[in-house]
Amino acid sequence: MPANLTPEYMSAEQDYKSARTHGEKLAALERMLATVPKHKGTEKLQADIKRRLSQERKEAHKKGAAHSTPFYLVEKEGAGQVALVGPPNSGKSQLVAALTHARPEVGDYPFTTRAPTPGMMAFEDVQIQLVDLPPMSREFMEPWLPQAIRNATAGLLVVDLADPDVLDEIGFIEALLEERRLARPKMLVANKLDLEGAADIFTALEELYGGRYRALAISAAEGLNLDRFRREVFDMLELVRVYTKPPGKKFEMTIPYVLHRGQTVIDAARLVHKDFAEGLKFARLYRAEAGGSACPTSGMMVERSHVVEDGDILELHI
Ligand SMILES: Nc1nc2c(ncn2[C@@H]2O[C@H](COP(=O)(O)OP(=O)(O)O)[C@@H](O)[C@H]2O)c(=O)[nH]1
Ligand SMILES: [Mg+2]
Repeated sequence: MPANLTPEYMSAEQDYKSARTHGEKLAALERMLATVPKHKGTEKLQADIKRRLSQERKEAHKKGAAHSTPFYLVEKEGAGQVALVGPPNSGKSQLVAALTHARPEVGDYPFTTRAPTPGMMAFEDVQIQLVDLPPMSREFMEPWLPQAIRNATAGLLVVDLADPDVLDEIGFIEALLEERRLARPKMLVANKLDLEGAADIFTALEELYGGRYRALAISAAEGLNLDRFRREVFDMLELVRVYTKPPGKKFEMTIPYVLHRGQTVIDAARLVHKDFAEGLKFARLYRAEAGGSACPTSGMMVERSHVVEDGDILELHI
């Protein structure tokens, strides 16, 4: 960094570093360009500012000037984004609080949650993003809610087993989702299993809706069935985990590559490195088994088009 930068420039650069929106970044970069001393020693710096400026202008143009991503669209992180849909007070916020490090407000009055709150839930060695959302209700619904739901990979319908109107609530939400042409949630999560009579209500719900949804009764507050919840969400997203090992070396557990059901050896190779995908000759497939014993098919040679399964270990030969 050349030593003769002015305080005006330094302050503009500080603003740039703390800028959050495209508009703020653009303004700071323009000030940086205006105040940077123009001499040979700053040529690289000037070029860098100009490059960032032109990139920022392009971004701003793409999104429509002065518009940044709306607050209700949560940036996807992890293996999938799961939106929690449901009536007021069903325990959506409690569930996110129980399973992630996020701390959305939990309350026994209806509209505690006003903005989306994401949190990362671990299932074994994968991270799945849960997004706590405001409720869907007849009284009031945030106008942006449908878009937030659409933005997610999948939705969960969270209902309250102790709510005497639970059937009515499900019916209302299903109708609303259909009217808005939103995908139906993939799973019905019946919360408050800890309360008296809740298990019987769940049996009735399962009879009614079991064909339409995978259904699971939980207690977010008491931590009942939460491990099953993690697995069910993973299964619902139709994800598979693939591990790799270098040829001739012992397998060591690493962070998995996460693929979708139906994807193949070549798709896995592409995630590892694009050169692996291009140059891949074949792969050997190993499977981790409980107790560490080798599976009979261990080391089997598989083709590029072989469909991978959860837990597969691939040795990629290029
Ligand atoms: N008994 C019981 N109460 C719960 C459970 N989960 C949430 N609650 C309560 O239900 C109310 C609503 O919870 P909240 O998470 O704010 O619901 P949300 O509106 O769906 O986000 C709060 O008073 C919670 O303490 C549960 O598993 N069992
Ligand atoms: Mg809430």
